[in-house]
Parts: sequence; structure tokens; C-alpha cells
Amino acid sequence: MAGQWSGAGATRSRQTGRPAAAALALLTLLTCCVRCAEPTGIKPSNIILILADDQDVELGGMTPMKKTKALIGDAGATFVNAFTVTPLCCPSRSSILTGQYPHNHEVRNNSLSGNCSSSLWQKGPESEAFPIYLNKQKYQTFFAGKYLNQYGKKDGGDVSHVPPGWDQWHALVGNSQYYNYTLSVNGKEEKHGDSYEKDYFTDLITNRSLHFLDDRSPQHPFFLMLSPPAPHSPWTAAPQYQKEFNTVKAPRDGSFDKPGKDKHWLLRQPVNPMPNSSLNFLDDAFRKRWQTLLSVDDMVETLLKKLESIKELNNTYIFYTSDNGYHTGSSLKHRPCSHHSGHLRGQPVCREHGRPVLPPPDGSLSA
Ligand SMILES: [Ca+2]
Repeated sequence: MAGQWSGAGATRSRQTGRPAAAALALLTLLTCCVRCAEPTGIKPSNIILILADDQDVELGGMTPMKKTKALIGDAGATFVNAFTVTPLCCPSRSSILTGQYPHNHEVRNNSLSGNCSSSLWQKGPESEAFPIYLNKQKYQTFFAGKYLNQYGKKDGGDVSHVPPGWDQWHALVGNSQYYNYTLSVNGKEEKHGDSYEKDYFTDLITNRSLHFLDDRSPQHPFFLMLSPPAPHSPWTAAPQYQKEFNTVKAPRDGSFDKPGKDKHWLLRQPVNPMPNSSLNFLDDAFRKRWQTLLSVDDMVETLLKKLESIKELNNTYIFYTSDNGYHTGSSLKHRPCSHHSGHLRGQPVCREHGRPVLPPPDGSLSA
């Protein structure tokens, strides 16, 4: 991640467009959360990492998340020029977990043959991922949500495979879903249907994290990693949000529906100009993405209220970020995976309530 630092904790800033490792920078911050407290002998800070799926910044992906911006970004810091290591779910998530670039952890794409949650990954990089370090420091660790795209599949160790370092494990089998999915709950299969109250995945992640906080041991710090499906397809919003943003359309500025005749072969593939059916699809997808994020915004608010009620808010770092960006209509219609800046950029925000957020050494987040 390369970045210009902004927000309450900002002391210096630097403009740079050089993509570097968001994952490494995030790990540095996470590690510092632990190490800063070690010499004093006091209980280390708690850490919460919320990882959205395909949430862009260049299309205004944070716009619907007013509570998250106020409660985390405005109360802490926003990294306004941040880049993921690669714009694809599984390699990016593997980097976040290990701090390694894809050429080192060797997860090349979202398939098993591309090393996504493969046995090679499980025996190698996953056995050295950062939750193991936190667990050794007596952190109570909790995961809920989408892990890696091939996680839980039969050829990837099935649901019985629980990565090391996690005390509580509620991981989605496969790729993002909102209903009708399967979880591995501490290595046991748990199937879900389509009842909003029982099954809506973003809310289930929130509710289970609240239970974990109720059951935790107050003597030790905790680490929560919450990985909601939003705003990834199939873009299924909660019932109360399905009519929101009904006049919003995908942005028409920048490279929207521009011909790519003189560009890379990939950019030359879409039909140009786009037919009305494509434009309608993109506008619909854009609205639905924002609608799904409203439940994530609720998640952030609910969590912070919970932290306040259990008197842990003043000792908790909260990080919010995405595994990769996205685009709708900018030369490539709708996909997350190319190396154009819209797909690489997310906008991480973090907060440590009660103390200044630690600034990076030179105001950037270069790895
Ligand atoms: Ca993703």
C-alpha cells in the first residue's frame, strides 16, 4: 500500500502513485498494536479487522457508509492513496494473511490449481499467517465470513480444515453469498437457507462476533477478523435496504464506456458504445452494491456500540479495508481483476479510540 495519510492522526503526508503492499503495511500496524504494549506489561490492545469484498474507492464505494466514515475514518485516519497488492480476491486475501506478495505466497488466482486454499498453501504460507502470531501472544482470535474462494471445498481439505491460530472459526465455504451457503463452524459443516432473520450472512457475522465478545475472557486481548460478502455479487441487499439509492446510477465520468481501440487487448474486448441493456445492468449492479454495504455499515456501528458497552472501545484498534477495488463501465464493464488503478485501490480507515492513531514513519504506507 502506498499512501497519503489523512485524518486526526496525520502528521505528515506524501503524494505517491507507486503501488506497494497494503498487506505488509496492514501487518506492520497490526504487529505494532501488539508490540507497543509488550514492554510495559499491560494488556495489549484489542484488534478488529473488517475486510469487505470488492469495495472500490474510485466509484464512491464508501459513500453509502456514512456511519463507518464517521465512527472510524473521521475518528481516526483514512488512507487516501492506498493500493492492494493485486486486484483479485484470493491472492489479495492471501497477502493480507501472510504479509507476502503473490510471487512469494504463490497464490495466483481464485482456483485450487492457482493455489487458492490448496494443500500447498495450507502446508506453507497459511501455517505462518499472522493469526498464529497473535494467538501465541495470548490473543483470543475469532474469524467470521468469507476466507479464501476455494476454502472448504472437498479438494481443499473440506470444512474440517481450520487454519491454525483461530480459536473461533465461522468461515464461508467458497465465494461470497448472502443466503443459501455453507459454513465451517470450528470444522463442522453448518448449512444456511434464505431466512433474513436467521441466515443473512452479513448480519450473521455481526451477531456471532457479539456472542464472541460476550464469551471472551477479559484477562486477554482479542482479535476479530470479520469478512462480509458485501459488496461482492450476487449483490443481495437486506430487505429493508432494497429500495435505497433508486435514483443513483453508475458514474459516467472518467473512462466510462470509452473505446479502448488503442489500449491493451483486454480493453479492446467490450462492445463500444455499450447497448442500453448493458447500461441498465451496470446501473442496477451499482445500486445493489451500495445497498449491500448498508448492512456492513450497521455492522460497524453495532460493533462499536458493543465495544463501548463492554468498556473495550478505548483499547481497541479497528481497521476497515477491502481485498480489491471494482469498476462499473470504465472500459471493462464490471469486473474487479485488472491492474488499472480502480481495481487496485481501496480506502482503508482505522481508528484507535482514546489515543492518537500511530502515523507511519513518513506519512505513507509504503512497504
Ligand atoms: Ca474481492
